This record gives sequence, structure tokens and C-alpha cells, in this order.
Amino acid sequence: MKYINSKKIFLPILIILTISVAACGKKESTDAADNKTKSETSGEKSEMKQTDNMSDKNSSDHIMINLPTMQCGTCKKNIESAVNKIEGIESINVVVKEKVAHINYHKSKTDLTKIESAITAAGYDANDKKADPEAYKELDDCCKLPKDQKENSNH
Ligand SMILES: [Cu+2]
Repeated sequence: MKYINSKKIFLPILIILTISVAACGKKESTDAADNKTKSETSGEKSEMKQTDNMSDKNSSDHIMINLPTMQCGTCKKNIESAVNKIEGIESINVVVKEKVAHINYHKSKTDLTKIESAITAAGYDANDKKADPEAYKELDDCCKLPKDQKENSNH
């Protein structure tokens, strides 16, 4: 009986020890694997970069859109926020002075027509596409064409 009892106590201890040793060993091997993965990743990074650039060339494009009817900084904000809502836009910069938008976008996710539509829906002409008249009406007075601005406007 005494032997069995001591074995009953010893067994769980042995199991715990085994588990903790195993866990420790596992951790070490995981760390080693991590390091291996890390070094592999950094080793692949330079190769990956080239691939990325190549895929960027294939899927990403830069376009300029003429914005003949835009007037001011508010127009810039309106157009930039409208275009940024489209999925697949990487960046947009509207140059107020030049009345032009510089846009980087993912070819696979969006296209020129969608971008132009977002701009016309915001109330502005985009290239040769005309602004949505209702949206144009809603624009701040300073964002309308000079001929449409109220005469008593102080802008
Ligand atoms: Cu404006």
C-alpha cells in the first residue's frame, strides 16, 4: 500500500516535471524557429522588394484628372475626401492652383471612370465629365463658378 501511495504522488510530479521540461524545450525550439523565420524573412525581403515593385507596376497607376470648375481650398478638401472614399485609392493630392488631381490607385480595385464619377457626384467637373447639378447646387458659394456666386458674396 505504501509503495502504491508514493507512486500515486510521484506520478503527478513526474508528469508536471515532464510537461514543464517539454514546454521549456518547446519554447526554445519555437524561439529558434522564430529566429529562423526572421532571418529568412529579412533574407527574402530584398527579393520581395523587387517583386513588390514589379507587382506595383502591374497593379498600381498614377493619373491626373483636370478639375476645371474647382475654385478654392474647400474644393480641394471636398474632392479629396470624396475620392478617398473609393476603395483602392492609394493617395490623392489636389493642386488648387493647377486645378488638377494627382491620384495613385490600384488598377485591380478601381478605375478612372469610378474616380471621375465620385468627383462629379461631389459637384465638380472631372476631365470632360460634368458635375452633378444637384451636388453642385449644394456647394459653398465660394466653390461655385464665379458666374454662379452671389453678387453680395464677400469671398
Ligand atoms: Cu471651393
